[in-house]
Amino acid sequence: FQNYSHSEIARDTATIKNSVIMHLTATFLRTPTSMDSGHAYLASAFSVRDRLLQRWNLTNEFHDRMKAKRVYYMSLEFLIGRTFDNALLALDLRKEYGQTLGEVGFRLEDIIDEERDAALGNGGLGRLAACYVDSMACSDYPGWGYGLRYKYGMFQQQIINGYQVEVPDCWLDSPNPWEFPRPDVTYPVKFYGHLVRDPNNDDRYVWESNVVYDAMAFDVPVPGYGTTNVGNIRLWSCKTNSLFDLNKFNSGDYGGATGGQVAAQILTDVLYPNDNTNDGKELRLRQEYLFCSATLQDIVARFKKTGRPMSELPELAAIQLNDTHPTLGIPEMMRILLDEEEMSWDDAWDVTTRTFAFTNHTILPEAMEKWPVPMLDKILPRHMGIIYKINLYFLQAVEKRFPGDRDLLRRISIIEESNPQQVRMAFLACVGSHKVNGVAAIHSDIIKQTIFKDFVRIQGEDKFINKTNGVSPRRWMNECNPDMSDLITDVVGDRSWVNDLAKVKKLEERVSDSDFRRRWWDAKQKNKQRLAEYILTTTGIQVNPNALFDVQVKRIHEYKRQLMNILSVIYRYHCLKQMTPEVRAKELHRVVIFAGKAASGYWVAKQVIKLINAVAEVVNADEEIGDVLKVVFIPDYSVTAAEYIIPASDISQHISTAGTEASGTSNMKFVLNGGIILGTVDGANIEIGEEIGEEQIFFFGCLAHEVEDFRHYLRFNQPKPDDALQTAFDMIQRNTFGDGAIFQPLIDSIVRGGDVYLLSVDFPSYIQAHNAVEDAYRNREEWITKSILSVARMSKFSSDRSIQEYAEEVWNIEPVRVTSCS
Ligand code: DL6
Repeated sequence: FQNYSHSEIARDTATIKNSVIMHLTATFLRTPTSMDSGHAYLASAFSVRDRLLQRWNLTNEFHDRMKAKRVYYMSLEFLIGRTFDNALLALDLRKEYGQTLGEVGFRLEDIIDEERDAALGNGGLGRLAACYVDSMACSDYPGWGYGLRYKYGMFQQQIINGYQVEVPDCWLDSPNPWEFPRPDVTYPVKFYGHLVRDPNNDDRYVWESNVVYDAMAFDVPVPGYGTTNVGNIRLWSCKTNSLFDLNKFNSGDYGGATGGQVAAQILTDVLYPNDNTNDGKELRLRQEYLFCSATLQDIVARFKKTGRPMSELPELAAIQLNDTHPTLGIPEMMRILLDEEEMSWDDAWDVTTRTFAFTNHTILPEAMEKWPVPMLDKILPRHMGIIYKINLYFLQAVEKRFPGDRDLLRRISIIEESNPQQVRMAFLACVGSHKVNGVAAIHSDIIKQTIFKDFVRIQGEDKFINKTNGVSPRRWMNECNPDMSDLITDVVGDRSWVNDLAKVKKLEERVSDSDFRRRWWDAKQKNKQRLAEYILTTTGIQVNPNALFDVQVKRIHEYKRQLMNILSVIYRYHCLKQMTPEVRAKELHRVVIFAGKAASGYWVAKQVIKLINAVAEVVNADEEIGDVLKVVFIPDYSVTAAEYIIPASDISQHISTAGTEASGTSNMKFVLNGGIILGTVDGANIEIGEEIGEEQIFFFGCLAHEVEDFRHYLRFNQPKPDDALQTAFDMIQRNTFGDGAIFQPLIDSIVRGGDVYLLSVDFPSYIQAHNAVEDAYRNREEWITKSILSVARMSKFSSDRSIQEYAEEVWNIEPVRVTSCS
């Protein structure tokens, strides 16, 4: 036990080589001579995983023994990306594995490239969850993520004839070294059925149902950097073996024999590829419940092992709801406490509300989750009853304080009086939580003035707080940008800044050091060269790394306004075409880079992708234009693609209509990698500007408080596109980029559809801001200064800071430094 519990791991290359070869031969039935790079990756990854496993066990035993309070981050999405390189850096074994692999004829970089992304998320919300469990691990907080193990992650995007085509992401086709199946951790999850009331207890029901699925755990270790602590993401998968119907099989009904298995398995088959939308499908509701039930049963079972009474659960467990998707956890917790633990309603409600807290990530009306009452009642009859009762007691308490205000009751009711009635999940999450937060200062203010306005009045200001998002410096600096990270390490004196980002402030001392400035510039150029190669491989387009790299990468959505960006590119193309060759040659060379996926049913977003590709095809083939302007759409945006793209940007665009982007997190990543932002006064752009100084950022566009007035005006008046925007429309309509009729609906959304996202309003200041960017970039010295100062002042946007704030203000948990278990 002593040896086993020892936290030190073997790091000599002989031992590492042995363990790689052991896995190669014993796990994968290969020999060193028949090893290809795929097997070299698998054998190395399994050998790293052994080392992580050692620490994983130690961490969890230690936390159990210390009876440490844990936080559980419930999220339907974890956009993890790759793990191998991250684990090597965390365990400080990169050099050793590089050497070992070198000895058997492989380059570490190529082996790292063999890994497929774990893409169990759509975008910012899922990636935030991954950064947060990383920060919990690195900051020694006892914290687990809970999610679903989708068989098919985020779809792969192909671009065919300029259009997005979705292809399933079969990421589990080859062995996944980064998960541990836990058949011993399996919970039954019921659906449908009927209720039998306990004759002796009005609050207690027996829920009888024949539809019972087994949710089985898979544990994904989350390596802590510079600490023994290893976090965990527990993902649930539907186990189907027991659902095989042997009788049907024996009678020749093969379809019937496996029907139950198919119905169960589909629950954890696919990640819904929605982003800021809620399409209210029955399968999604069942998926959410499977997740919530298994998670809550697991948390309660772990707590019960401590032998403490259920009333003390909030002392040992905090649960954070990542948006409304896991909100069924609240009635599920009530069901367990009432029906299984036989608590009174009031006690159960007290435990529940002290345990849960809720993060809202959007104010877009189309993203607000609502479930039709008849659907919820049919699938989860017990939960519907509990939700009715939560609502009844809540409304009764409000009625007492605000007698006679019927409109208030209608506005705040968890049940919306529509036809059919709907359960408003954001209100349920709010009522069942002790804290509600938004994800950037402006966003937290907006939710207090809009969807939760009445709740603030009823439940008090203190419940509604802000927790500005953050990103992990491990992945988004140290791992993806090795040259810049080495430079920072030189300045700081060691690599401790990776876990303590405040130390990057020291960069300011070197801002006038000419040698340092040159190395800073060179690091960016090297990243641009690397991206140019990536672009060539993925698109076949050759770009000049000395041009300005102008990047917009994120989910494609009308509110994010990729359309405005491509319209400005069209206008730029027009201007270049008007110039004489001599004048044009003096223009700043620019590569405009787009990437991002559109939700499969989001037609407008898909048309925007088509337009970008249509423009790219014409501009890139125009010999007159040459390298002065290139347009690139990089297909299949992913965490791994972001790790190539972000460190290489000069300018990145975060140009949502003010008030629509809750926070954004890629804005933080770009600035942390020495890129400059061109953005609207929205989301976390505002706080970034406050931290780094407004000289380091290019703001434009109308302000959030002006948006409603503009929208109101545009509902009744035709927008007036300025000359630049009109020129872009004209070029499209004159078929410059293929059949203009295809794109007419996009133009109509501005000129006839009320221009909801205010492109016509912001276009003039957007073009001006572009001009200001060009002027600044021409002055290389000024640009380098902006870049260095920006990074130096960005420490607020480490996810370690966000997690510390959650830990202190929401979860009430302390770091626990794991030491030997002996
Ligand atoms: O908080 C993470 C991330 C924010 O940075 C983005 O601004 C926001 O759009 C995103 N929200 C969602 C909400 N949607 N759903 N489903 O993804 O959260």
